[in-house]
Amino acid sequence: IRRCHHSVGIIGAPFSRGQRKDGVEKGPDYIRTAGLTEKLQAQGCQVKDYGNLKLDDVPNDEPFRKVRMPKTVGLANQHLADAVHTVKKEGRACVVLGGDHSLAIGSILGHARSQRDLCLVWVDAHADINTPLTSPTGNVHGQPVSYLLKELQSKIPVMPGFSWIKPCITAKDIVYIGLRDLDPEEHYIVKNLGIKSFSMTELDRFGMGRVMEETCDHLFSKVNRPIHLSYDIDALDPLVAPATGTPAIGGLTYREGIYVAEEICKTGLLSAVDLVEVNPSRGKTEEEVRSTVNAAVSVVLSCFGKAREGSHPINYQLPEP
Ligand code: EXY
Ligand code: MN
Ligand code: MN
Ligand code: MN
Repeated sequence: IRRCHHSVGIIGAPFSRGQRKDGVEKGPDYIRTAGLTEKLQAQGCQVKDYGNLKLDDVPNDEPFRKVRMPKTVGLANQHLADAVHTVKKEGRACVVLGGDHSLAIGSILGHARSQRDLCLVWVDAHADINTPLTSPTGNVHGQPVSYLLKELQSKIPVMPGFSWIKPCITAKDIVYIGLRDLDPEEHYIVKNLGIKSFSMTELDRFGMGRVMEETCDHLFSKVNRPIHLSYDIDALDPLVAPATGTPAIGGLTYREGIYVAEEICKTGLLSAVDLVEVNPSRGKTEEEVRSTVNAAVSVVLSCFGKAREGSHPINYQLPEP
């Protein structure tokens, strides 16, 4: 047993234009105010906070077909990709605090610039794999995976703001955990491409212990590779994390949500984490906001060495009388 040795870089991405609800841009500051950096340091991590990105609206950003604010979403993700790339070049595990889940586009593309062989664990109530042409809402936070997948490239139209995006992952590199609210078109894509998916049904059948074993078997059957963990707080049950834009009943318990992070940490392969969709404005009470933000902080702490069994310094010695 040893103390965590992780070097962590934090990027705040106060961005909400991948969906329609105000407030999700406040996620990064709420998560920081809850003491993320101090708590990571207290468990032995080296932390550098890179601050918040400045992500502005692009003027005259007309919808492309149904897709809302394509130039603004595209540009924000370009900035984020650069920031993530910088954190990775400096040798740190990268934590992106969102913001809505459209940010996974830039986070994963920036990560892939330095880690070509990365794999993706997507923890979410939703698959976020609509193409711009299947999206029922036009919200990009329901589409990020479609832009990243090589297999879907021929289904993605040329869009303003998105021309810099080149898909960087294949279907076999992804595992979904916690799914329970998919559009029919998304379900078709997940099944048709054979993406490994542990919906709440599989979770009920196998339990989270086996789900995480099979997740690792699937991703590391040949070689170990860096993990990108994209963690949507709405994966957790709304009883635990109510302050989010698209809550879905019947989600992960707090314990299951933490267990995912603990197991990912234990692989020693975690290279980047997104913690997204915390929306303080969606809490009906202070307590709902607190519980959601605290859950987000706990997930990140568990990603970087916090263990419920406890821990102690490697060279600890009991006091002599
Ligand atoms: N599937 C719906 C859509 O595409 O608009 C809802 C997506 C919600 C996405 C949340 C962030 O995970
Ligand atoms: Mn560790
Ligand atoms: Mn999501
Ligand atoms: Mn979601």
